[in-house]
Amino acid sequence: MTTLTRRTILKGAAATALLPAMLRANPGETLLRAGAANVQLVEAEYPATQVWGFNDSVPGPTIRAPQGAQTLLRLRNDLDQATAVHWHGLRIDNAMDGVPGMTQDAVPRGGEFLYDLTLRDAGTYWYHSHNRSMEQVARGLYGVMVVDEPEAPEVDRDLTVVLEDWRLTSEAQVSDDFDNMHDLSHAGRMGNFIQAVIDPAPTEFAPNERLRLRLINVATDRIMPVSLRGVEGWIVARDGMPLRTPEPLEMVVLGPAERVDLIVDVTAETGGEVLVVFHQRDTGYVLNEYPVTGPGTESRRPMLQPLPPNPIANLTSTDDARKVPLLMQGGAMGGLQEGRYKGKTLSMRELVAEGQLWTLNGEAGLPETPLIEVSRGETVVLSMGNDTAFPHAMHMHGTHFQEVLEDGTFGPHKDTVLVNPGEARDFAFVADNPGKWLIHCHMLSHQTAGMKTWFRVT
Ligand SMILES: [Cu+2]
Repeated sequence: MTTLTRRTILKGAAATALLPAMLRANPGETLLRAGAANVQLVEAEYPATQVWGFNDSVPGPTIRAPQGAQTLLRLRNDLDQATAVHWHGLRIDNAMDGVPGMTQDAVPRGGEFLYDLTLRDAGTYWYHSHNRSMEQVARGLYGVMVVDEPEAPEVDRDLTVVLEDWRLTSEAQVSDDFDNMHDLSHAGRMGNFIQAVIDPAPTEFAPNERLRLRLINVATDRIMPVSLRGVEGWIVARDGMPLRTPEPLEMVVLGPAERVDLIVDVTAETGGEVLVVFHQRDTGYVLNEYPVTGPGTESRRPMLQPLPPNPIANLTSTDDARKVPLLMQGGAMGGLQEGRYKGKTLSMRELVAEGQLWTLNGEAGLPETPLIEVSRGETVVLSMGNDTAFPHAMHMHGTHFQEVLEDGTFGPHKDTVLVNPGEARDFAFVADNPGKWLIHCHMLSHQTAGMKTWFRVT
């Protein structure tokens, strides 16, 4: 087989190069057109699935740019409902964060919005609708964003692996039960069709090929435990941010919106297989399988170096930090009696009538006043406590936080963390980005049903 160099792959995967001429925006801009499209999601014996996608595809086009670049992305909305795009994990100007009602107006049908992003950090990010996101993401409004390091590690292929969870009807159409109270009050909307979309799509691998795999969980609610067979390697980044010390790769458990970058070598021999396996309870489901063919190279390459760090501060102390509790309550089996919503205290029955089932610090829905107001440069510790019966994938906009570990050290930079029932964990960050930023559960059913708040940096 042909050995692809990194350069060839970059060229082949450049999103703009794949766009038909009609989708070109102004010079220097990339157009993202949100609209309905039909795609063959499941086997050919089923009809095509009507999805909502960017540029008629799901996932949308991969946006790829070098670190430090300015990128202009023009959203055009051809959907029947308003939309907006959030650039998940990117540390960008607040006005470009894509949150309707907070950083911009939702873009109505026929409308446009120009996102002007300066890409400070290299790594694996993604973009998705942030308006009616539970429905819009479930219908397919997301895509991958890759920001390339100036000196990326040498690999044979650089592949994105998008983990999707679709809830489809027997006619292979997206089930439209978005107001399903059981989903909203429990673990969220679980699909019945899980797949890993790998791009560029491989047909086979060769022995000792070195791969960079960028895994992204785009599911609205499902936690994805995934393992790989036929390869060995390391986790080199989480949520886009390089790990100071790569971790040996075993099982990867990704909450909604979490990412990992892996660098792995194909250790299966000719005649063997490379598998992507999804795990549920004691069963592994093979999502993808590829034959290992050809002579490949004779031996594995040496252990790799960590990725170059991104220009984000590493915390060393929280002595002068503001400590802010963030208590998660509510949901089924949660025992919540009442909560505030739109400035009023409501009983659980009244909250349910409003479709509000989850609270942060006793408040459901987006409060009028921020969780905190902080000055630029201040260090904040979010003390997260999960007093519910379900895990939550807590996501912060605007910057990344680091877990404050028991020995006083700090975990990797993350923008989304899974917090399990009963856990109490501290996450610290330096408020370095002015504006209004959301904190919410990225299980979009929970976010829809109340689990969100915000803070302001001045
Ligand atoms: Cu949640």
